[in-house]
Amino acid sequence: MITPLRLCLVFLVSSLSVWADTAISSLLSRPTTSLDGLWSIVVDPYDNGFYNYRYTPFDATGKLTGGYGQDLPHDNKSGLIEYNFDTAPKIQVPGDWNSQDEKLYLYEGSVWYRRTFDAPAVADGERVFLHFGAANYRADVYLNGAKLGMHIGGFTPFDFEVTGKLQPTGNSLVVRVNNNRHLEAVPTVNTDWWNYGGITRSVQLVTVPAVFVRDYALALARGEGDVLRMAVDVEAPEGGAALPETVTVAIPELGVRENLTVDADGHAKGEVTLRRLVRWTPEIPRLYEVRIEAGDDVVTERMGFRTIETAGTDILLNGESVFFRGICMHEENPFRGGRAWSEDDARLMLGWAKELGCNFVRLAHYPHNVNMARIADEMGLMLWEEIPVYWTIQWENPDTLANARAQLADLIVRDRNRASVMVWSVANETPLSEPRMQFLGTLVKDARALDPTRLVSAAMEVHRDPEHPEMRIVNDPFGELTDLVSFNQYVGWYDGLPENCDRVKWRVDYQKPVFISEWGGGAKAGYHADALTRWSEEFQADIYRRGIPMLESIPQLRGMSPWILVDFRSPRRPLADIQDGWNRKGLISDRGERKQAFAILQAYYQRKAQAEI
Ligand code: GCB
Repeated sequence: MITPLRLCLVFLVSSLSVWADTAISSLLSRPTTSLDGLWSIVVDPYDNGFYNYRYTPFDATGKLTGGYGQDLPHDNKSGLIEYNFDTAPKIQVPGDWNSQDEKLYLYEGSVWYRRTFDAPAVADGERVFLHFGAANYRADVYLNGAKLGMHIGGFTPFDFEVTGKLQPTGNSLVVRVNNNRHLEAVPTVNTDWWNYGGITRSVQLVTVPAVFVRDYALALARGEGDVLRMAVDVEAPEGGAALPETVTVAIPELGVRENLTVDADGHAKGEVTLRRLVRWTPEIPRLYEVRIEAGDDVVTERMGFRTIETAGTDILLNGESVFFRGICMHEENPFRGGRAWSEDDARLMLGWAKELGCNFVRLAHYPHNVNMARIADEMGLMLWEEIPVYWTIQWENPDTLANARAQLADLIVRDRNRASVMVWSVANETPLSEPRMQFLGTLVKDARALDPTRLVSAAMEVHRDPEHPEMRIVNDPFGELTDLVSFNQYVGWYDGLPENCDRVKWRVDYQKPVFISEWGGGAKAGYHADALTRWSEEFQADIYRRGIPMLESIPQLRGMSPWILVDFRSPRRPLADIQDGWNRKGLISDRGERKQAFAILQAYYQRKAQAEI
């Protein structure tokens, strides 16, 4: 069933064939049966399990005619089957393959995963969904020898309904994950981060009643006292049980229990004034238990409520001017290696940001796992979330646009009930052109339509005036469309030596809040030399020492997120004995050592925080 809240999403994804359903946001707050753990794998560099010897996909006719997705049994001693999941090696899900097997460290291609499981107990009429947190980059999913569908995009969730498709015991779930890079993909072939492949986030079975809450969005209205706007979507099976007449939104601690009328499409909305609300702030990250009830279905979540908006050159959190004391991070736990996915990973990374004195984190350059925003809600950190429209995308390719729109929609639907999320970012360092304006303009419109309560931005670039070599100019026309004027700049690293910070002058052509979405430089932890020796901690510290006053000279400055909290793996960083495959711009090394620059930024953030009190 298509309801108004969902309509737009269905429209967005429908231009790509055989897509998995856009993930059901409410699944994340329900009890689940975990399919995490050890899965068998077959590494398949020639995609033997997907194509026949004429290179025609085994599923070309819609029916699976061969390949590893069938997971055939080895029950005939004369049989010829050239794969066997039962005897194959195993790796951990969630988890990328690169960090689990040395042979797969540099591997880009297909890996087939399989696990078997027994069906959860299901009452009459209940429905079951198979939910993937993410798989990078393309996942083709097969259940009991039949194809369920596929999903493109390495960082967003997806589900398949499997009601009626499960056997009581011994179900075979096979997933081909392919992480080849493609020019038309999002991201495209060229990035400064590791292309970790695999089922990188949790896999779950979720059981819901026949009629269930599919999605909801609860947010305070801007500038109208504590008015909570509520929208709930209920889904009933086609030709099956009827929709309920009302849904209930309850916030027991605030004495709220509102019945909303469900229309013929399953859509319910309303508003209520919250009395005695303690608004969410980074200092007091107050969360409330929210219950949404529809017929037999109950979803429970912890949520915070606050407003975020801009006025002139200010960012207003709950109506008060705020400075984003931020830091960028990739989704990597350097201690365990590879993609981060767990609550513990989130606590480690966000804990370091707290220690640095941050109230804000930029989750670069793609949607991080669902735990990040949940833990940030609890810990009191504001977030910037982003999709991997990075560097030079195929601006004129309609499939590329549809792909980016789907990733943005999936991210927003997943995280729009998280108080911590303040900014949706639609791109990073994209080159100026009219097709790029059209492309990004569409994404901005989508973001505002799906979530009118947050800020929209993108990490833009700085331009130079050849007549005035010391001038750095921010005049990207895309800045007309964004709430924050955000840009990356590397004066002192790519742009001259650190002392260049003392000379550079800034011209920002917008009277909007300015956010420096990246700046910084690299250092190898423990390498000490004078401040002119590149890669020394002193060189990096000098950039921070001189960079802070330079940026403070921009009158509209309302925040920053230097690049980056922790060193991270990158295939673009081969310099032996210094980089060794790591981007070294972290303030913390891959072994957890704080570099000198850490203390400089920390002291600045302490001063900023005190000035706000
Ligand atoms: C950038 C990119 C970021 C890179 C960084 C660097 O401007 O946005 O993804 O990793 O510079 O270290 O060069």
